[in-house]
Amino acid sequence: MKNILVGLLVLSFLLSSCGNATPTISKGVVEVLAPFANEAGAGENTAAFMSIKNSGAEADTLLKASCDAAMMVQVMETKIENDVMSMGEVSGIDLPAGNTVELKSGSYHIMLMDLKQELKVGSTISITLEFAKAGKITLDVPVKAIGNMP
Ligand SMILES: [Cu+2]
Repeated sequence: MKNILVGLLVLSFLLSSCGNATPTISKGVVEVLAPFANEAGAGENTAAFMSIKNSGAEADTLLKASCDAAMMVQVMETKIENDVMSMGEVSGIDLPAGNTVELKSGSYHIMLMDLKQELKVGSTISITLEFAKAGKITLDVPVKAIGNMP
């Protein structure tokens, strides 16, 4: 009985400290997790995927991306309407406060068009993301075998 009581006290302490999270500003609170790009040949198009975590107290927006390995880079979303899959450039990806947004197959992705070089499995490319509040974040993105189509 005593142990259960102690356990409950610890639990309630943990829960209350959780609710008193200190407020944070958006700058520096954006985290990019597990980025990768699909392998492709020079002149081809491919896509990069990742998860973007906004642990801040304010929403942020991914505005655009750039990559020296491609002639053109767009932030895109794949949609399926009437059984037809299409993708188009989006003006930004909303990153709600305290949420993680996944760039994944059949959804948001970074489109790398007209590659200047072959993207070989095991190599790394540099992609810079530009956020409305967090500013620019440059990532080393590993190239992987195609497993996730845009
Ligand atoms: Cu695309």
